Amino acid sequence: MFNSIKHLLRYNPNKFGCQLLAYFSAETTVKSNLTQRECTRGVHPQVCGQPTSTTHPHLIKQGEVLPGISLQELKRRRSKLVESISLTANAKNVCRQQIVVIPASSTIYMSNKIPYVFRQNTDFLYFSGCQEPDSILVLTCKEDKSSYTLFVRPKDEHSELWDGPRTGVEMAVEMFGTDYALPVTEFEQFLTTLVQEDKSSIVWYDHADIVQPILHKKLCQLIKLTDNQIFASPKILFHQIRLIKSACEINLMRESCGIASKAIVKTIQSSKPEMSEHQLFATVDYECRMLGAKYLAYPPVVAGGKNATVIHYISNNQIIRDGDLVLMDAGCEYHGYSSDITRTWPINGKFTPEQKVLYEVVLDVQKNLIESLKEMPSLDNAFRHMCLLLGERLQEVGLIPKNIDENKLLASAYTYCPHHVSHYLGMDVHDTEKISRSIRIQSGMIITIEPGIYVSPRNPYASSRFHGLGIRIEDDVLITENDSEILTKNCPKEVAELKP
Ligand SMILES: [Mn+2]
Repeated sequence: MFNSIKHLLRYNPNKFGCQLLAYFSAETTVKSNLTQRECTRGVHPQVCGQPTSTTHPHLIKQGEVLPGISLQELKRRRSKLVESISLTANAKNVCRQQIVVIPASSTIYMSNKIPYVFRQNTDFLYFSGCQEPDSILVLTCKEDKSSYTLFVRPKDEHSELWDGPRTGVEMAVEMFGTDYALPVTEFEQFLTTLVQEDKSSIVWYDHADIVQPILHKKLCQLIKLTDNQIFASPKILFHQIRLIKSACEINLMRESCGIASKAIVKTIQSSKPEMSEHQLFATVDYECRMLGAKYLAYPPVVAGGKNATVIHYISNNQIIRDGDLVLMDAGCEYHGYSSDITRTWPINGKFTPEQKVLYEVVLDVQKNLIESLKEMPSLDNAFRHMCLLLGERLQEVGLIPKNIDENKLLASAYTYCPHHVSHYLGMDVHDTEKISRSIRIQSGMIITIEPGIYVSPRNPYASSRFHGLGIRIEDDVLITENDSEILTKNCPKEVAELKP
């Protein structure tokens, strides 16, 4: 999937329903009483702002803060961050106070009082375990002392009646295991005091990517109190930690990839000519949710026929004709972890000779890349390798002229596949975006391998029989000590298997 769309935002019907009730209640007293009772009954008897092992034992085990993520795991992550901040500061020979500010997401509205589905800022969620909007995690380090303070929204009877319970300050330390918890209303005073005590403090805050606009304004004022008056961006440090997945993250990723694989198998099985792209979108969405995913991890590409040559095609509103291929790029989010799969299959179950030739080229290249991952120094290197392999295979089938030098071959292959072949995968679809794709591939990384061929009618090399064909095959791969594991192996990709 592509970098521009990471946050899947959805409409929440519950909120709208509640507002209708409130509007209705203004009309008569009798109805008003009913509304009161309905709303009270509607509130879940939980005391925290997110599921716990008491209220949601089917999701959260004892000792876990998030599904599959224990409090110990969160504390390990936080220790790594302390270590990383201290190392960076020491390397610069600085023994000033370090203050790291990690904001939670705020609710975003699609129209008056109608929110999009809330998705937590993944850097914040990774270190805090807290699902509530508008919270802030602050780490302070000086010399060998460090502490974490979580700022949360205070309890508020009126707001909680409408939006559900909040964890509140009293429960936060026990629930999230930070050293302190304070109401968000005290954040400004807290930080002002810290900075006034030590004006040489370094404030680590990513000011380029605004997550909470009000907090951002406050911080821009506060930074003026420090000696150097500039923020240090902590994102690369966060992402270095997030890049290597722990055992429990790998389990969640396996599950996310397994669900999306099953959902795509079912979608392929149910597909037939004259269905709309939208219906296949609905099928994969339904199957993922029925298997336990929260939602699709991104707006999927469901592209029939020549729509597949538009790499970011997400209109998904055309009829898929008999004889066409359909390209589906879809994955799900399972307890905060994303999968990302692409399959291309003939809607009527039978490849035409041209479709089969190109499909087998992509499949060969994709398998070869996965096989040779252990010899690959980096993702960028895998991309160059793909261009070479793709170029050679296309020469064999007559879609690129023979007897051209390597640079020309790479350039010609690039006209067929103008996108990168891999990205990191994890909580976000394009995970850890601050990590370069030129670094060494290491055990514990999860990456995608996704070569494709897209034949535009303007392609100077391909005969017109191939025009309008678009094929991509994408799997999610865990790098292990001496090998790799295809997490999406249960999603078939052989020609003989791709039959509705
Ligand atoms: Mn992808």
